[in-house]
Amino acid sequence: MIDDITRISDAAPALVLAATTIDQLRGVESDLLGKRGSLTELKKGLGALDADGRREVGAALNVARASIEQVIETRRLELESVERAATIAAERLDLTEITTSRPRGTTHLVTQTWDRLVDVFVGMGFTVAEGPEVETDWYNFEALNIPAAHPARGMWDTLYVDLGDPETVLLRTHTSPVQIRVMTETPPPIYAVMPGRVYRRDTADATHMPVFHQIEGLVIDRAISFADMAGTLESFTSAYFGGSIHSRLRPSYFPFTEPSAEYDINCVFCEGKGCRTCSQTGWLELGGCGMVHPNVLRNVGLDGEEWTGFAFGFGLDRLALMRHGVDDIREMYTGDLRFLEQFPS
Ligand code: FA5
Repeated sequence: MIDDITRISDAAPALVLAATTIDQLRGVESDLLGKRGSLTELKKGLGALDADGRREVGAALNVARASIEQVIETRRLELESVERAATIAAERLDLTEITTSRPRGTTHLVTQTWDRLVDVFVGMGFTVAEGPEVETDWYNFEALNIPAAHPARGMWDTLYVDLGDPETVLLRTHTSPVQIRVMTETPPPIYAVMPGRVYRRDTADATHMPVFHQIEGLVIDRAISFADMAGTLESFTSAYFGGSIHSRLRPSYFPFTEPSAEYDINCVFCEGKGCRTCSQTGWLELGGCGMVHPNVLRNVGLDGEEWTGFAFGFGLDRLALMRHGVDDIREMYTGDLRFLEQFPS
């Protein structure tokens, strides 16, 4: 019997190695160690031996079984790792195939400008708010100190929506109504910018569109002065246009700010020397600004003795034109890929 055990034990490693799958290995294991396996069959002969013979053969059987189990376990680990590698290779996705077959789009120049402006102002500590494009007369005009029949309403050619009483619902003519929404919803101090789309009955030309974009800014805090506004706008100008472009403020009029100013920057085309685009002045007008009017503070329930602030509203499309040296705003809205592809995001 000892010879039989040795023979089975010596032959086992070759049988185990010949198994190339986990299933085959299970078969070999069953042939050697299973209920009807060759080693198990030998064990059944133990009963016919005397006590010494049983001890000797029993010990040899245990040694053989342990060594065969060891060989099987080592092979199982090998086969499992081979099978895992095969599964990973079979399930691998080639992602490069998907991207190379289609041209990639980019975000529109206006969207890029919107994102960049928001980034600059967020970097300066401002939060971002948005409001509805369909507004009521109260938010767009009344609360901004522009009562009905006030001549200042003529500053904005308004598109009215056929809802409610005549001329009470409109497409907002500027982003300033979002100032009112922010002031009524958030207690000061407020440092917010409000980008958005606006509508006017303007005829399209090189600097005007009937649908365009603005970015509004609002600061309300204690002891805010005109100098804070001038400093903030100059910091913004350098951050957005780079160090060679500066801003200036010119006296102006808006019903919702007092005093009011126009915000100009050095002409980016001639850097202030004077050219056709800036009508030889060296300056380009980008928006309005001023100290928030006491009547506006009163309309939103803020105490003008405690709180002061400033607001500004810039033409977002015009900022895009200036930054990229585009001389006609209509180019941005024709959807011509030859134009749009010049501004990859
Ligand atoms: C306003 O709309 C004021 N709400 C701005 C403001 C806000 C003043 C807060 C004070 C305090 P204005 O109508 O000037 O102002 O428009 C602001 C800017 O929008 C203009 O300087 C210009 O850059 C841009 N803009 C005006 N009309 C058009 C248009 N039709 N197409 C493209 N951009 C325009």
